[in-house]
Amino acid sequence: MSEPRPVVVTCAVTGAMTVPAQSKAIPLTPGDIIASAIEAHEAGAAIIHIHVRDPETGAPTADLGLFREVLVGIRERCDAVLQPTTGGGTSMTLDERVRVVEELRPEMATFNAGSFNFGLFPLAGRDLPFQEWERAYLEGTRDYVFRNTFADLERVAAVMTAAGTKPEIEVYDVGHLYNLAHLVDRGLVAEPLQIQFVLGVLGANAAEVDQLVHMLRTAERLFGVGGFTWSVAGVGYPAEYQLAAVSLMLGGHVRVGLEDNLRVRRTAAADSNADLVEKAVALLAFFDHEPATPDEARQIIGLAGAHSVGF
Ligand code: KMH
Ligand code: ZN
Repeated sequence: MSEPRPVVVTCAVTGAMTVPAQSKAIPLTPGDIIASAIEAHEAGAAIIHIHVRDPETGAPTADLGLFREVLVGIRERCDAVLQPTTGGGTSMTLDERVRVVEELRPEMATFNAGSFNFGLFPLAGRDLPFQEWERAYLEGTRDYVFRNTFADLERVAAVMTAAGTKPEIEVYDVGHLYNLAHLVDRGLVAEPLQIQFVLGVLGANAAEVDQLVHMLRTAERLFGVGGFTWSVAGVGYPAEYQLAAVSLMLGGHVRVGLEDNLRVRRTAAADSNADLVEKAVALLAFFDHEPATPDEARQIIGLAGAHSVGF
């Protein structure tokens, strides 16, 4: 478990949780997202997790042209594994969320394993220079359920299977693991699984060590010790790095990025995604680990390579 090993660092470069008023570092335009992804890769990220935003306002969007521009732009400049979201943003239909997989057939994409309240509204009360849409977006989550019903899960699984896209299963609470086991039992999601434990969203499980260990042990009971690969995305600071440290000790991989966390120290905002990746790589070094290359990540997770992508 603690032997030196290549660790897969994923960078979630922009997301749909944080809003532009919170940090000027959040890349909004395709060009900025591409540049930030390249810098994150050069800092040690093997996987880039991708959302796209309206270039004018920074609002989350599912626009296929923007996804294509970003995916092509990154792929032209580095061999990182590109992992677009099917989670999207709060106002998107499932059709809109899965189109990027249907049309662009990425190597990987996120697969959100259950429904839950996704509360960003406490942020709306902060004294920040919000655009009108930002405050409405945040406040709107007071009455928002991030919907992933069993019918939705069946649809996303079918879309990913048809596209040859490996799902990264986003698990926010322990019950989502039982949803996943149900899908595996029905042959709708193939093993070996890649699980991302996403902890710290208001409405799902907390970014606490004992919650992570409980969910990991539950996954091991369901899918076998060593029977799956896994990573941890702690939301916020210091959770992002505290849970990353636990993951490194227990055999997991790590996700960092401005999608989930805007601070590089308690007293310092991150200036870029690369800042956050550099800190993660330094943490790896404390445990004698090296960041995995994209091809090592493909081998660890079981990816077929980018030759079959549609972009
Ligand atoms: N923003 C994370 C809390 C997705 O994009 O599909 C969840 C996430 C899932 O990244
Ligand atoms: Zn995301």
